[in-house]
Amino acid sequence: IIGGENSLRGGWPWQAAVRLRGSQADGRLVCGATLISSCWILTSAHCFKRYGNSTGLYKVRVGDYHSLVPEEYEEEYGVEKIVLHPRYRADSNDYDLALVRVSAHRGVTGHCVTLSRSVLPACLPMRRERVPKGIANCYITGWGDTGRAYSRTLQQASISMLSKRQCEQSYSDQFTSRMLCAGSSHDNHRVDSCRGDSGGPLVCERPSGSWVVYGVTSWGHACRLQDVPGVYTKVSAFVPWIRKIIGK
Ligand code: 4AZ
Repeated sequence: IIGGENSLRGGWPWQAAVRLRGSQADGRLVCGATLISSCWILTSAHCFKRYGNSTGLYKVRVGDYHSLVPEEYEEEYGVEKIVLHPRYRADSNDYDLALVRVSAHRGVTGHCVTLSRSVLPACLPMRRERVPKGIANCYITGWGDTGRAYSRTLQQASISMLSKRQCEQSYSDQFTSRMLCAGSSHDNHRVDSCRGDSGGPLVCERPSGSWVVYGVTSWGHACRLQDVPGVYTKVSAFVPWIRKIIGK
């Protein structure tokens, strides 16, 4: 996250991370992700481009704040299944969404991640729901590049939803109806997602106080170019597909 700040411990209880497992590079951050139920996390499909989508390569960490310090609510799980969106193609940024099922906890089916005050799923938007404009309280979060290096502590940044027109200006026909655009709320304070934040959440608070994952950090031309917004997968365009995979 560029232009963010340290989050509060437990402040974003749905924030998860996909990390490498194994003797080499164990624990290396692959991508951010969002817990959406006890057993499923939402992330971006391009997260699996580099190392492939075999489940044994990865683990999912939840309840984390400082990536190098073991913490009270932090837990790691194996990966049982990786489901890329069937229309995702590695040579495009469209349909950049994946669902990851974490391994069942102590063999109990239907129960995976232990939920707590610091580990809770975010709400899915309603099908085709529009992101609340103007008044919305929206944030991006992640351990990705801050402009100097990856962050050891979970970063947060308040971000503004931008119009479709602003995105088309920057990205023309690469910008599709499956994408959202977001950027800085102040001209003199750049805020953006960056390498390592991909797959993580863009959440906004509903007037009722619930937090909804409207976006999944996906792509952009760079992380700090003036007036070039970041692009997020529009979760509301995928609700039927998500429900079909995860159930309920
Ligand atoms: C990346 O490389 C990346 N500013 C993520 C987000 C953005 C750009 C690049 C958007 O993962």
